[in-house]
Amino acid sequence: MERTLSIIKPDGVQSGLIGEVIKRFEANGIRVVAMKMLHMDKEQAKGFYAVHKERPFFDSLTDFMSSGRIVAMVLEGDQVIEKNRSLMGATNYKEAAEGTIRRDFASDIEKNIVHGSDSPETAAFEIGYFFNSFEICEQ
Ligand code: IDP
Ligand code: MG
Repeated sequence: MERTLSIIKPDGVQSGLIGEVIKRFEANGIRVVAMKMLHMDKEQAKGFYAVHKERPFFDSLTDFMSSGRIVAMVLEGDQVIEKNRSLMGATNYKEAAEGTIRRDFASDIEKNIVHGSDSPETAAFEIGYFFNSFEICEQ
């Protein structure tokens, strides 16, 4: 059993896609075990994406991620890191497979609706960034 962090980014919340994204998780055997809505400030967004701080898109990405409300969730399931990444689709929506969240809804390489941890190590860091142990519901 594995856990991962999912975020519905500001463009996803703004477009009314909270229900649609969660529906896809549940339809694919992924359980939501923690969830909160928040609006990060710039510093919080920079801390979350610290791994990308040398990238040319870092400033724009952290502006975007602090521009509005997000929904952060802990997902649980068998191989959920990989499963969530495959439901999300490739970073660039133009390269994402048919039927993925990003292919269906994203409009921009940056504004791509969802975030998902990419490894057990990043999942542990990212879950801890938003949730303490009391906020994660054991099933
Ligand atoms: P991921 O979200 O698919 O894991 P990462 O490479 O970790 O993709 O990049 C983090 C986020 O940074 C992406 O989801 C996207 O919002 C943004 N991003 C990635 N590459 C670019 C780019 O080339 N231009 C602008 N934004 C980008
Ligand atoms: Mg990533």
